[in-house]
Amino acid sequence: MSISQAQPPSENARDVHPSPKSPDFKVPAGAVDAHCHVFGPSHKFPYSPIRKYTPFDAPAEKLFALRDHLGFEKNVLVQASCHGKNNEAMVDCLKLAGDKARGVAIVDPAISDVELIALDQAGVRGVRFNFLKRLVDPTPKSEYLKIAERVAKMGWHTVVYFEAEEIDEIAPFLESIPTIVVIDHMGRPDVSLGVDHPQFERFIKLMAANPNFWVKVSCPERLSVQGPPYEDVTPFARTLVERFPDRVLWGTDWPHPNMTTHTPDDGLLVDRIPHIAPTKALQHKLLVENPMHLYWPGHAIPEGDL
Ligand code: 0GY
Repeated sequence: MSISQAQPPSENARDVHPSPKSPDFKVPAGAVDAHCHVFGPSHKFPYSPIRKYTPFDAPAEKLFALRDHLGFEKNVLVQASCHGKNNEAMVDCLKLAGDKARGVAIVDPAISDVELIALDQAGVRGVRFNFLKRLVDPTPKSEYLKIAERVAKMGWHTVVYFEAEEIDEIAPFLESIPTIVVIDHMGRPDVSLGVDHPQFERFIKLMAANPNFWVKVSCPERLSVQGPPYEDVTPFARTLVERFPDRVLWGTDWPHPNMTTHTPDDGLLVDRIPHIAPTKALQHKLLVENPMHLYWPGHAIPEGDL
C-alpha cells in the first residue's frame, strides 16, 4: 500500500473499497446519500491537531465518482471529528458539487454570525454534536444548547451521535433542542441483544415521544456482529422505517472511518435498502422525499414509480 498523503493515516486505518459492486437495487430518481464524509486531501485541508484518528484521504472527486456509480443524485456531507471544527474540506466539496450537496458542520460555540451565514450560503443546513468518547473530548451540553438555539433561527437542524448506553443520560438534553434532531446510526443499538430488547424499545419510545426527532437508518457495517451482508442489523432499520416513515434518512457513511473488521462495499450497502424499506413508497420517502424536505426544502421532488 503506498502512502503519499501529507498526514499519514493511523496504523489501523483502512482505505476505501477499491471497486464497490454495481448495486442490484436501483435507487429512485433524485436519491440522496444523506450521510457521508470527505477527508482531506490533507496536503490541502490538514486534519485537526486534536483528532483521535487520521483516515486515508477521501476527497471530493472520489465521493462524486461513488455517488454516480451507486446511482445517487445528491449527497449530505457530515463533518467528521478528524477535521474538527474546521469545515473547509466540506465547504470546498459543497462548492464543487454545486446544488448536488448540502452539509452538516461542527462549529465552535464562539462562531460569529458572519461565519454562520457564510456556512449557510455554502449549503450547510445543520450542526453536529458528537458524544462518542473515542472520537472527541466532551463539550458541555450548555454550550451545545447555545449553538442549537442560534442555528434554530436559521432554520437549520441538529445531528447527534451517541452510544445506546447513554440514551437516558442524554435524552433530556435532546428534548431541549429547539430544532429537528437527527440521530446518527439508529442510536447505535447493540444488535446482539435483539430488536425486542428494552434497549431498542427505549430508542423507539424516544422517537415516538418526540415528533421533531429523525433517525438515520445507516451504518449496518459498524453495528453488525455477523458482518456482511449485515442481516443482523436489518430488523432494527426496518422497524424504524416502518414505524417512522417520514422521519428516516439513509446514508452510505462512506469513507467509513475507523472500520477495523473489514472494508465495506458501498454497492452491497445499497443492496440492503429493499430489505429495510420493502415497498417503493417507503424507499421513495427514505431516499428522496425525506432528505429533500430537510436539505432542499421547496425544491421539486422527483416523483417515484409507485
Ligand atoms: C461516522 C462514524 C464514525 C466517525 C465519525 O466524526 C467522526 O469521526 O462520525 C465512527 O467512528 O463511528 O459516522 O463516520
